[in-house]
Amino acid sequence: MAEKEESRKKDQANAKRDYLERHTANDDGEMLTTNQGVKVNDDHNSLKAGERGPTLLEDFHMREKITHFDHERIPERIVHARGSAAHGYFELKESMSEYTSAHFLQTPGTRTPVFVRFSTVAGSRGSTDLARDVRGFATKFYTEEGVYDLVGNNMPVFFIQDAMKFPDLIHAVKPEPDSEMPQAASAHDTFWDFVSLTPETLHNVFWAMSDRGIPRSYRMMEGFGIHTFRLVNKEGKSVFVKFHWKPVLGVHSVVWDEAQKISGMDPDFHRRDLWEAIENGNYPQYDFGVQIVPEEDEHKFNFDLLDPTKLLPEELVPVKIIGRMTLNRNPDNFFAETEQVAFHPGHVVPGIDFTNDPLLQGRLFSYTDTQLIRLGGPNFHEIPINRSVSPIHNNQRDGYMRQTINRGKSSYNPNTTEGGYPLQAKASEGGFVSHRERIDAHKVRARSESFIDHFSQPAMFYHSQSQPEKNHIISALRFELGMVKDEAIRKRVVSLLYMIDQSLADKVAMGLGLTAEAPDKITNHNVPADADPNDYQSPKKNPDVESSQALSMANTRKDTIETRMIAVLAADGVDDDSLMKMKKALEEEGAMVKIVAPRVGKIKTAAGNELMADKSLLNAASVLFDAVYIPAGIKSMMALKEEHKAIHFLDEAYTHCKAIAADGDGVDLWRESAAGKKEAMADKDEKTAVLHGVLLNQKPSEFIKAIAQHRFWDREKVPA
Ligand code: HDE
Repeated sequence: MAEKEESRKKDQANAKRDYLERHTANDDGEMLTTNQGVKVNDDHNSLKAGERGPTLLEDFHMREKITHFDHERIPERIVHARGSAAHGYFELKESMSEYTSAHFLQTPGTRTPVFVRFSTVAGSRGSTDLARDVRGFATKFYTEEGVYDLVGNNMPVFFIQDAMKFPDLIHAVKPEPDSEMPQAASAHDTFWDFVSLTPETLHNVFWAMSDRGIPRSYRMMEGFGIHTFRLVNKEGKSVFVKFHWKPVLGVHSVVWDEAQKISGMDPDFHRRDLWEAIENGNYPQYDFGVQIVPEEDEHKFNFDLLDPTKLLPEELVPVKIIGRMTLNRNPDNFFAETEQVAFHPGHVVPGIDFTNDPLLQGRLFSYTDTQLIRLGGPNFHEIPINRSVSPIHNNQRDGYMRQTINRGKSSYNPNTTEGGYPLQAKASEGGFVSHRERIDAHKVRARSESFIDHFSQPAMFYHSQSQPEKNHIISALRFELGMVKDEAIRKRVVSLLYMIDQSLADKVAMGLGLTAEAPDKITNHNVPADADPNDYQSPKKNPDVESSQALSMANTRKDTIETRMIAVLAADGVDDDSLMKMKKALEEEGAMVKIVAPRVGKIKTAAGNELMADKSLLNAASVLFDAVYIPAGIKSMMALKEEHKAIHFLDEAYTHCKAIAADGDGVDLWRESAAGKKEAMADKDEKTAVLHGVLLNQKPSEFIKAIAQHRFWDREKVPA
């Protein structure tokens, strides 16, 4: 632990130094000053004509202070407004020189500073972290050749195929325009209306309705670049590439009932989790992977590599891990860094290039445009968090909030006044040269025929899920469509589900009091006015693979409890040995143990020792923890028995399928809960309880194994 603490401190010190080198440090003087540097004598009282008189307009300090305050807010992001971020570094493990000339991907061991922002999509800046939604996963690499942004999501596909549809999609999912409801939720008419008329959304809809839409932590979710990009090597040879982030702790989620309750107990759940993990030295880590497709294989698959609603199954092209990212420092200031960071898929460095994915092409326009309104002008690249570590020399000048003081006469090219400087760079000198892709085509507004199969990949995704995951998708669809008021919309969605999987459609329909039927025809509305929609029916092709292991979270890592939050229910009289032995064992495995007692402050153990309770039953709930332990101690158990919230804690942990352990008298408290009684009636003896994730009088090692399983789905009520 001491070593870990030491290395954490060192990492943080290094990170801070790097940061200060990269950014202009604030000169922290001791005295309060105005923005003009005048020392302030009184920051509490405005200047008045007499103690009880009117305030004077002359009070420059008050006017400056209030004016600045009045202008503190900037427009929030139109999408991904709610987010949290961290600094860190990316370390290359395997050289990619065969495929790309990008400097930061050449030499194993190269460390590149990064800033990563995670987000939800639909909600406002102050909305809950636990909304059912896609999560943004945007990484800014400060490379020596300039800034490279990988602006991805936690799902490998997107809702639409063409940028032209993005405003429609976002208008549909945002709160409805008349009532501004609901906040941060897709469960309403306009979203599902759009889905029902836009079958290309279905694949991403399935991901969002799966447990991926409610991650346990930003530290436990994958990231995907989604689009196919290009890597280009020194010889100018290009390959296609898909980018992946794989969390070292595995991919885990919460359950929907839990998500809704967390939103009440702690709307900052993911933000807090990320912040605290980094403060505690538990640095989030993600492996960086690539799927590489040679140019000659472009048309080898049953889907189009340029279609962002399709994923490339790992069975066809494995993900090659080439490096690891570590997030080791929290921002110093949320606004200056997390809010003002400006990502852009068009920020690429030599060796990384675009494809003609029509969604990506549209994004290349949108991100600069949005920063102009959000950050107020064209100089947002000068905000410290956005600055490149490589120097910037060009003839751009002026504009709102210009920081750079350019010297000399020349602001044009070619020039002689500055000897022709700054010069263009040859490719061999690191100049960016776009890949020489040959294009010979008609100028048209159209969708490629190769994009028009909207069913086989959602089917592949669904069929790849474990039974509990399938059940969760059915319940999520029932929940969401149950919030839709217009029955015609519900029916249209169910008929689309029918095209993906009939038994799924039947189950969803049953929950909505409908009967699932195949649609008369799948009319694609995204066609030009002059086209015949019948020409655009969505055929269901054969998927390249029926099911893919990597798509199910059941196959993720389940051998660690590192950073998991474990609640210990205790009160005065708790047995010292029973508590401390378990606490020590859990902490040795890297878990975080919190004592939850009837009140905060000290509790007295059976042996007369004093312990600090971390939380009271009033400000903690089982939804904020991964598992719960009840130590022995008759007095503690008797006191907790009187607490309705302690009993509820256990019942809820059970409903959410979490590992529960009890020792000695603690077992009696467990038996007080409805779940404990049910288990006793079902005659679950202490051995079978282990399989069930309820560990009564078992060794700490058994509890540790159980927590690592994440959840015990066999306890869950299956949708009829
Ligand atoms: Fe974005 N997206 N997006 N997006 N996006 C923005 O840019 C946009 C898309 C993604 O933490 C905005 O700076 C269009 C796909 C993330 O700051 C905006 C289209 C993917 C973030 C924008 C897409 C993303 C954004 C809003 C369709 C995954 C948050 C604020 C053509 C690969 C970045 C901003 C952060 C943010 C436009 C589609 C990911 C308006 C037009 C696909 C992670 O420019």
